[in-house]
Amino acid sequence: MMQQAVADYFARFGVPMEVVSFVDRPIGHFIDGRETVATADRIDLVEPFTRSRLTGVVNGTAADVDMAVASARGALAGPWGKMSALDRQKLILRLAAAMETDADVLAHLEAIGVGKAISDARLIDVPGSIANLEYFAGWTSKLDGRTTNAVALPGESFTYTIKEPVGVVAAIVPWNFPLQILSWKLAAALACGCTVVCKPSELTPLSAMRLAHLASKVGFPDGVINVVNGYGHVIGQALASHRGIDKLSFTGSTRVGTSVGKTALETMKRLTLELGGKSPVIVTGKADLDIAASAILVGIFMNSGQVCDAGSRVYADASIHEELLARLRTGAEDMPIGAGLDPNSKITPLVSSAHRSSVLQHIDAAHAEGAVLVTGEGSGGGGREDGILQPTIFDQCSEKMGIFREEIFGPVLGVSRVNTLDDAVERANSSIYGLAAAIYSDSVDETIALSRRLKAGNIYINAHGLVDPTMPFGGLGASGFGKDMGPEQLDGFLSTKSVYVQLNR
Ligand code: TXE
Repeated sequence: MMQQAVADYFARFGVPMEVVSFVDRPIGHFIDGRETVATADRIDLVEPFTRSRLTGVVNGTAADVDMAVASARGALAGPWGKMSALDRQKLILRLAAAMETDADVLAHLEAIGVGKAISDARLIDVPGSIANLEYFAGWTSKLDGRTTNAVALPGESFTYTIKEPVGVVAAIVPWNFPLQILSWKLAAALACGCTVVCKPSELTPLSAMRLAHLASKVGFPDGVINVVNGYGHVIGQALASHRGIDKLSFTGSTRVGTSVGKTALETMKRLTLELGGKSPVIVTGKADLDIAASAILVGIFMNSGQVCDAGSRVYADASIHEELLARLRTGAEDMPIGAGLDPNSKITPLVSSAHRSSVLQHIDAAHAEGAVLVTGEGSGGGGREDGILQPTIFDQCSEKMGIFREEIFGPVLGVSRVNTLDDAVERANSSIYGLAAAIYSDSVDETIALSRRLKAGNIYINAHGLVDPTMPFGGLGASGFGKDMGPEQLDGFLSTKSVYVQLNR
């Protein structure tokens, strides 16, 4: 049962009954087309704004993973594996349409689970997830191999390739964009004819469970989409080591991702790792400071900074450094702070008390290492009464400090003045990460030249954090490898078979 503080919070913001009834019950797994009754052993889900108990989710075991993998394998050999590409395409589009109808419920589940601003969930998370399914549905019927005219074979031959689904996919997803990042993996996997066992973060299982119910309702065969809930070191580890899983697509921290990757390779799984980031932002002397300041603020404070490709390190040309800083301070101090369910909020609670403490430790370290506070949390602060952290900006940062080296994953921006673009590029590229980078300048030559020199998988010019299903997303170095979205993602879920026919007559 949810605690009274949560019920009052829901009542204050008029949460629809459909959301309340979906949430206020023991949350199980979704395996073989149905939700399993959660066993007595459950993990408490805490609502981030009230910091009170929301409900309980099943504390899954490796045996539950076995059941889900068996069901996914059965679906591959059964109706799903036999289904035509066009019928699969129709089903994926039906799921997208069902999510459209269910959009407000899904947005509430993200705001309640993550603590994020419901305005972001409505504008970004849910529409982005739907667009991804709609885009990849189109690829379902276009995954052809090719015939080749062999160039070096003796005698007569007929040679061709065919594309086949890689098999059963494990999708392990973090808590910051639970629905959208799940859709990044699910859409391409389904388009390629794979079946999926999803593992949401134990903090945010609600939207994945809702999606699984919707998929079953629109006619997905049992076992195509499964959700197994529980702790990462139990369920995630079981998936990474399971011999019945052919491909692992992981999104999460670099720390966990490297360990999961090693385990997956022991059973030779195909692998995609979307990991952490510490993305640099270069503002040249030719930048439009109105555009730069507003985009930088979005790039670090959207989702309260809990974004993998957040632009958290700003290198500002000396000629505009002071003026940019003034605009960033004003913009940060004007950002509406409040509950995730409040449609006016932009800065909302972090996902958990533990995560908030971790961000506060980074802020204390920045103070101790000599970064200069421009606005936001002082040192030794505990955040506001409601646990929300104010948008925080430090100046005079350097790579000797944690604030310019480590992923903080919170509303904390570091700024440094630079005298030359060469200096900016060298410092930007000095990170172990390589997920994204942003450039602000009105000179096309300058932006294109800089985009070539920066080491990152995603480059944003005069904007931050744009996402589109046609564009592959993924980084370099400690940010992992492989791509989500874009046609580039498809090969990760397909096996290409080469066939030679020797014509001897
Ligand atoms: O990650 P965790 P979180 C990154 C972001 C940040 C992290 C935050 O940069 O570093 O994700 O998400 C499961 N074996 N990205 O805290 O802890 C866990 O249950 C197997 C990058 O959730 O790594 C959860 O489901 N699984 C990204 C998932 O792994 C384990 C975009 C992630 O958990 C496990 C968004 C274990 N031992 C966030 N331990 C990008 N680059 O696209 C935990 N898990």
